[in-house]
Amino acid sequence: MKPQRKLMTLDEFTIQETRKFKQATGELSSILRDIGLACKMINKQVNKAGLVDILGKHGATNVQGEEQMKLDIYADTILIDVLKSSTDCAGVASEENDDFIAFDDPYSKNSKYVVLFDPLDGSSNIDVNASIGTIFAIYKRVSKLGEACVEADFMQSGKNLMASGYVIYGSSTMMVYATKLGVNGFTLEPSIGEWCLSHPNLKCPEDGKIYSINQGNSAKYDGGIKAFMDYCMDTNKEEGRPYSLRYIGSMVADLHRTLIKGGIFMYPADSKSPNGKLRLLYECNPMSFIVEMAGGFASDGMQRILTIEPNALHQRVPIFIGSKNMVKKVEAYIANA
Ligand code: AHM
Ligand code: MG
Repeated sequence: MKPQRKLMTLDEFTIQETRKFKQATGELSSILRDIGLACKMINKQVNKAGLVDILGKHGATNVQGEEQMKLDIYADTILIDVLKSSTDCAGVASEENDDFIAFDDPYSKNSKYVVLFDPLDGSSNIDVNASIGTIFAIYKRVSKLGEACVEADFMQSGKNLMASGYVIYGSSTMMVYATKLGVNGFTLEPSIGEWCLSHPNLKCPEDGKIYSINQGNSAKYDGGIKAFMDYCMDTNKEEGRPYSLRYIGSMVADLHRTLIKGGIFMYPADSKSPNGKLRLLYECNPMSFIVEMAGGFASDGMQRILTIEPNALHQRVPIFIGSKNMVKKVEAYIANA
């Protein structure tokens, strides 16, 4: 009897996508496979995070006398190692490192792509067992093939993204991956160790009833943002009820909910942080690409995040992202303040 198989793995899915393009070489799929492998390894360590009292605290020495690595450093090291061994990645830049890393071997120098990542975003949530994530962005390099990659390869505006995604280490582990063809979610099936298509063709609802912001900072926000927050809390608006406030403090978790249920996630500038907190290249661009490819919108309050020309690897920008109509509304409040 032929086994009935309904599962489609990430590899199978990307191969099917590649077949839609005559010129496609499969290099992008191969990078994605490498990122998927690294994230499975990170997932294994994240799952053990609650056992630190038994296995030894990160940064301390365990019973075998080995130093325990902090999880965000572990995640960074694994991603760099795996992508370095890949034949399709010319170099990486990470939120954890001051500078980019150009891989200095003949295969890498002939690779078309560079990868940027935040290896473990929201890592302060590890202590309370809340969801955290890995965010990644893939660009085609602008420098010459055959030579080591250069800073300009990483300093591209988000509209040049070839693909981006995140992995959420939550009640299940999921990878959400976007290309210009669309956004798809894959859940890790632990028994076979494969990412399996579980959320095909994700769409961010145009409207939402949830706002997500660190409201404790509101005394430091500009008038337009305060006015928008008042609107969210107003009981007399068209919907006849205030919106719900949901804020985990882990961008991947807050945005995953926003993508699926609709709503808006905001990390504005404030009087102490004139550019906000989140990084353009490692957090805002990849997330904006995913949300826009799913039909949502992302803005810094005045312009599309994806059109910002970066001026530094670790540049920070304010961000308003999620359901298109809600983001447009906050932009209008900011413009009219
Ligand atoms: P990190 O990259 O140091 O983990 O910081 C980013 C995180 C985001 O996941 C989250 O949205 C934000 O910081 C929360 O910041 P705050 O605690 O100021 O609200
Ligand atoms: Mg981060």
